[in-house]
Order: sequence, then C-alpha cells, then structure tokens
Amino acid sequence: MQNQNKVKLSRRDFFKASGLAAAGISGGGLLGGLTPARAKGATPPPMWESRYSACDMCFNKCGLIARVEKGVVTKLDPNPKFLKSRGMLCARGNAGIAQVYDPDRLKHPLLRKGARGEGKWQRIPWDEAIDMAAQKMQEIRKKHSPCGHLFTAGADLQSQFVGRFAEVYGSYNVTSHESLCLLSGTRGFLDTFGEVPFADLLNSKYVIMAGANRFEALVTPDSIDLMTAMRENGLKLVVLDPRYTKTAALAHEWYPIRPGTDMIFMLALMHVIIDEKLFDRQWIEEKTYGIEQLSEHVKQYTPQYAAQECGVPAEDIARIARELAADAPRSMVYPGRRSSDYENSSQIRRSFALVNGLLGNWDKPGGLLAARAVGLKGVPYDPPWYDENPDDRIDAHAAPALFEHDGSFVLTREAVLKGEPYPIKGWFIYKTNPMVNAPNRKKTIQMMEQMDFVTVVDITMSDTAWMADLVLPSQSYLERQDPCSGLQGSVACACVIKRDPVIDPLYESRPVFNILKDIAGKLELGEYFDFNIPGYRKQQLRDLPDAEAAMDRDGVYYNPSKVYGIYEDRIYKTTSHKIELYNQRYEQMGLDPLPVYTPPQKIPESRFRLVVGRNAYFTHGSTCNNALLHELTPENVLWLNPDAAKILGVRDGETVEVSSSVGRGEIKAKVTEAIRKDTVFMYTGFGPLSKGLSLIQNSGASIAALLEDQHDAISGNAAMHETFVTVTRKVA
Ligand SMILES: Nc1nc2c(c(=O)[nH]1)N[C@H]1C(S)=C(S)[C@@H](COP(=O)(O)OP(=O)(O)OC[C@H]3O[C@@H](n4cnc5c(=O)[nH]c(N)nc54)[C@H](O)[C@@H]3O)O[C@H]1N2
Ligand SMILES: Nc1nc2c(c(=O)[nH]1)N[C@H]1C(S)=C(S)[C@@H](COP(=O)(O)OP(=O)(O)OC[C@H]3O[C@@H](n4cnc5c(=O)[nH]c(N)nc54)[C@H](O)[C@@H]3O)O[C@H]1N2
Ligand code: SF4
Ligand SMILES: [Mo]
Repeated sequence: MQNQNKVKLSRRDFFKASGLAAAGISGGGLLGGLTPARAKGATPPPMWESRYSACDMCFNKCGLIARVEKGVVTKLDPNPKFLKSRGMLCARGNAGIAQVYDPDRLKHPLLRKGARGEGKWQRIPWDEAIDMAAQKMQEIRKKHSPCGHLFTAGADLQSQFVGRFAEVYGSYNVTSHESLCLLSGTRGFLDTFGEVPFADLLNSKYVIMAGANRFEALVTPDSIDLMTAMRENGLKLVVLDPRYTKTAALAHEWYPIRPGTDMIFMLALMHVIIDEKLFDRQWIEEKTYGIEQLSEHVKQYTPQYAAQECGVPAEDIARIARELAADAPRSMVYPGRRSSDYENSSQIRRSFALVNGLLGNWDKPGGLLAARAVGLKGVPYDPPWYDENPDDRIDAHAAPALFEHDGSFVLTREAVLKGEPYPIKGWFIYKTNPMVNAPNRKKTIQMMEQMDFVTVVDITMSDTAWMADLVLPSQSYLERQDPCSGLQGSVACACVIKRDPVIDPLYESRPVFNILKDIAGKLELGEYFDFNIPGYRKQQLRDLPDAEAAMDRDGVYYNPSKVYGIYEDRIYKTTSHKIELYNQRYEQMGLDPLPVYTPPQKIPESRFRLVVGRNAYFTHGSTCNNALLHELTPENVLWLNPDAAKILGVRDGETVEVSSSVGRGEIKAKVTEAIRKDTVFMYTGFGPLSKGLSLIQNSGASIAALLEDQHDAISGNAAMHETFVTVTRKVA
C-alpha cells in the first residue's frame, strides 16, 4: 500500500484543486474551513466546493473531503487531518460515488405484491408507507406483545435510533451484524482484561497475526500502522492463516496453520514462556490473577504436541515464543476483529488474550491499549414499561454469555423458527443484509416466510429487501445528516466525527431517523423522537465545548486524552479486579476457566473445510454491485489447492458444484497454491436472489447458501468455519 505517497498526492491534488496552493496558504487546520474566503474579484469563483464527510463504505468511518460541482459529487478525497486513517481513503472509499449514483438505487417506497421473494412490487407514496408500517407494528404489538417484533440494524451512525425505537416500542429483541462478526473475540478479551483492547501497532516490535488479514480486511489505523511499523520501525510480523493472503505475502513468516487449532499454538507459546520464565514476575504479581493455575494448565501443551495438531514446527513455536517474549511489552498477539469462526472461538480468542496478559503487553507502548476517553455523551431517555411483555429476549439463555444488546442472530433465528418461547411476527431491518451475511440462507428465508410483516430500509434491492413486504429507500451517507460518533483507541484516535449532507437527497430517499420519528408519531411515541439531529448532537457534545468548531474547521475533533498508563489508577472490570489469566466467573458458570484444547472436528473423507474472508476492494455483500468495484471483483471463485484439484480432475477456471449439508452452488474453480489442501475459500455477496442488482445477476455462488449455522458455545456468535463441503466437477 502506497499510503505515504497517496497522502502526499491527495494533499497536493486537493490544494491544487481548491486553488489554495496558489494562494500560498499552507498547513494547519485545513485553512480555517473548506470554502475559503476570497478577496472580491481577485479570483474567479471556485469550480467546486469541498465538503467534509466520513466514509461509509465500511465501518471504519475514514474522514473524507467531497468535491461537489453544481450539486453533484465528482470526487472523494481523504481528509489529511483525519489521523485514524492516516489521511487515507481506500479503493472502496473512492468508489463511494458509484454507490450514491448507482442506477440500481431504490428510488421510492415499494410494497410487495406477489409472493414473498417473487419480485413483484408496487410503488406507493411515503404517507401510505409510514401508515402501513405503523399499523402493522401496532397489530403485532397487540397480538403478540411488543417483543413479538424484531429489530435489526447494521453498523451505522443512525443505528442507535433503531435501538431507541425498539426500546420505546417495547421490544427487547434487537440484533445486529455483531453476532455474525466479532462477539466471540469481544468475549475472550473482555473476560480477560475487562475491556476490549486496541492494538498499538505503530509502536510494536513483534506481532503474531492469526485469523486476521489486515492488508486486505482493512481496519484503520491498524492496516496502515502495521505497514509503517514494518517498513520504518523494524516490526516483525508472523502470520498464521490457512490461506496465503496479502498479509501472509508481506509477513516475515507465514504458517498455513491447520484450521481450528490456533488455541494449541497459543497454549504452547505460554508453555515455553512459563517454562523458561520469560515473563516479568512483578507484572504478574501486581496485575494478574491465576498464574499458578495457568502454569499448571499449560504444562501439557508442549511445542511438540502443538506441532502435531496445528502443523507449525515445534522449534518454530518455541522460537516465536522466545522472540515474542524478548520484545514484550512492545509485542502482541493481535486480537483480530471478525471471530465468527469456530464453536469454541471465545476460548480461542481468550487464548490470544492470555498470551498478552502473561507478557504484560497491555496499556504500554507497542502492546494492547485500553480505550481512550473521547468525551462524547449519551442522550438518555426513559422508555415506557410494558407489563404484557415476556421476561426476556427470545434467545435468552440459549448460550451462557450472550451480549445483552445484540444477542445472537443465529440463535434468535432458531427461536423465531420454533416460535419458542414466544412468537415473533414482525421484523424491521436497517442497513444490514442477513440474507447474504448470515450463514444458512435457507433458514433466513424460512424466517422471513413466517413473519407477518417485514420492513427493510436500504439503498438498494439487497437480497434482504427482496424478501421484505415493505422496502423503504434510504439516503446514502453523502446525503444525510448523522449524529456524532466517537472513535476511541490506539495512538491515532480519540476523536469525534459528524456527517452533514454533501448533496441534496436523491429520489425519494429518507434517513431512517425521519422514518422512525414518523412511525413513532403514529404509535403515540412521538415524545421519544421529539428532537432533530443538530439538537441531538448538542447533547452528545455537552462536555466538549470545542468539538463542534473543530469538526467544522478540520472535519474531526481530537480529545487529547491519555494513551498509555490508563490503568495506573483504574481497577479492572473483572471479578478479581485484575487481568484474569484464570477466569473465576467462567468457573462459577461451569465453563472452562482456562482454554482447554479440543481438536477440531476431523474433515470427512473427500470433503473440504469452507472458510470465509474478504479482499481489499469489496465490503461483504454491499459493494459487489458497485460499478467501480465490480470491475475488480466481477464474480467469486472457489480457491482450490492444485493437489486437491488434481484428485478431483478439476482444471483452473472450470465450473464446479459445491455442496454442504444445507445448500449447493455452482462456481468457477481457481486452482491456487495459496490455500491448504484440506480447505476451500470463496468471497461473500455473489450469487444473489435479488433481481435488483443488475451487475451481479448470475455471477458466482452464494456462500450464505452453503454455510451451516453452528455457533460459538459461549457467546452465541456465528461459527462460520465449521462447514465441510464436497466439490465435484460439473460435466458439461
Ligand atoms: N476490504 C475490506 N475490509 C474490511 C471489511 C470488508 O468487508 N472489506 N470488513 C471489515 C469487518 S466488518 C471486519 S469484522 C474485518 C475482519 O477482518 P479480519 O478480522 O482480518 O477477518 P477476515 O478478513 O475474515 O480474515 C480472517 C482470516 O482468517 C483465516 N482463517 C480461517 N480459519 C483460520 C484458522 O483456523 N486459523 C487462522 N489462524 N486463520 C484462519 C481466513 O483465511 C482469513 O484470511 O474487516 C474489516 N475490513
Ligand atoms: N459469508 C460471510 N458472512 C459474513 C462475513 C464474511 O466474511 N463471510 N462477515 C461477517 C461480518 S465480519 C460482518 S461485520 C457482517 C456484515 O454484514 P452486514 O451488516 O449485512 O454488511 P453489508 O453486507 O455491508 O450490508 C450492509 C447493507 O446496508 C446497505 N446499505 C449501505 N449503505 C446504506 C445506507 O446508507 N443506508 C441504508 N439504509 N442501507 C445501506 C447495503 O446495501 C447492504 O444491504 O457479515 C458477516 N457475515
Ligand atoms: S477503510 Fe475504506 S471503505 Fe472503510 S471507511 Fe475507510 S475509506 Fe471507507
Ligand atoms: Mo465485521
């Protein structure tokens, strides 16, 4: 990644473009706002205006500057003042224009006419759409109690309003993308450190990256800081991945680990570190709980035993342990992000956390960091109480340590399908696409089919919208006004951003805030939405008097809060108030207080393990149909190792049939050394059901149709790497 160059180029371009370079103005504060004051008659009026916004092509929210000519966005550039992304905008960020002006965008409210999923729609006016949504919600609430309605929202600055609406309407049943994404990792780290850490990659010397792909799955500032530290600070990167990813390609060492065995690798690292006394005794005594139990526990996990299981040679495991310990606390096992992998992912990720806890890679330069103070405030409200409601969420107790606000999508779906412990008959979905991103598409279809009414708010006819009753066109991120959002953690960010419209809204699109406010009004809940976004922001910013002006001037506000040593005067939010090497709460709950390795299920004869992942120029299911990005990834293909291909008689580029216990698909094979013999891989988002995504009709296969819906035993997070598939050559 040529980020340094990119920043310089973009800056130069920006100054050249805006005429500021010629005016001899340089540096700070992006020159006091983006539309510069000019001496009367000195220069012709600008050809375009530059406006701040924040990218929304993925969750990272990188700061951007939109060039607007006659009300049209003609270019998106990075905001050089935005440190979290180090002044970067990735390929997807640049392609935001193609999302806003996508001819496939939803243009007006649509009501289903034919059978569900048949694709027959009737255009209706907004008034009618709002009335209908409100009336259906009222009916469902009366018949089944407020908890008979499910609300689902994805990663967005306005998603908080969906949560607020659900709460005042009275439903506890709220899910999000998070239980398909990171909750098992969150569990593992939260139950060790009492909070979820950020990685100080820029200042680190040694990083083990397992089950993460930071040079393709971009997370800012991590992706850029990792590269900078490798180039400039001598950081050593060790990657464990069954695929030869771009991250693996750039790493100092890559091990094609046997999938599902990372835990024993981590336990063996701890075996060596403890056996050879490579940890800081004072740190362990003062800050951690349970070293005796951990020492006893890891005795059995010798590098030799681990090597047999995970395939990394024993001498390499021992050497990596020594190297990692030698660089501690400026070293880390990187926490990763998506952890929706295995049925024991919470414990796998906890083993990552334990190595860091043992070595003291915490709250100091180059290790894992606590969240920084940003200062943004919540906007409290007092929701009504509904006596008729059941006691709990529909998925309550289906896993021992569910997160209260997100629950588990796969366990919620299971309960909805059974109708137990109570029925759910309404579903409101905003900016997330479970038909594509939840495993086992067949079950999501069944879930849709047994709903009385489904409302989807999206910008395109996603597969989820395709299955709905009412589809409402949303404003894109460049058209809407959003509340403030805080970004905390790492040296680069303790900052606040906001979004203001860069252009007028296209077609009849509306923000979900207005949609919910109007529905709330009809349900006599108007008092809970009796505000506007600027007023809401004022409340969020009540303790940050300088923030609004900084955001207007620079597109971002930074809180100069403490980066390191946050825990010098703070107690850990764990049972022992220390870093829990041994988890007492797990012990009380009957869970393993220390991660116990059990081998992954053996791959049956003639089958492959299917794993998921991404590349740097698409985001899940939401960019496959983007005209600019589609050119780079026009379809998905099945990665297949040459040895496996030979046995199957499959040649590169040939179409194969892939089948699992829940579905099948046809897809071209990509025969490549970049994957283990026992594993196959494909990208997400292709093979859509929706006929409203014109570029990807009949392109590739749906991975959601193939993935089985196992879940992590502790957190209920989806477990997407537990599916075995057969691959057969398609005879023409
Ligand atoms: N370009 C781009 N960037 C993104 C996103 C995007 O869609 N596109 N999405 C964002 C989101 S929401 C998230 S959560 C993050 C996710 O980012 P990451 O946390 O980096 O997750 P993945 O990209 O899924 O990478 C997981 C890797 O684990 C490998 N793997 C599979 N099984 C095993 C195993 O048993 N052990 C080990 N060691 N490795 C295994 C897979 O081959 C894959 O390369 O990316 C974010 N950034
Ligand atoms: N097979 C497989 N499944 C996965 C993953 C994987 O790698 N492989 N990754 C998992 C992870 S880490 C995550 S985070 C989840 C993500 O899962 P999702 O949250 O479903 O993510 P997206 O596919 O980006 O879906 C976003 C939806 O919002 C719509 N949208 C985009 N912009 C706007 C807007 O401005 N307004 C509105 N209203 N809608 C908008 C898009 O059209 C799309 O339908 O998927 C998980 N599932
Ligand atoms: S990483 Fe790329 S797509 Fe994601 S917010 Fe930043 S620029 Fe946008
Ligand atoms: Mo994610």
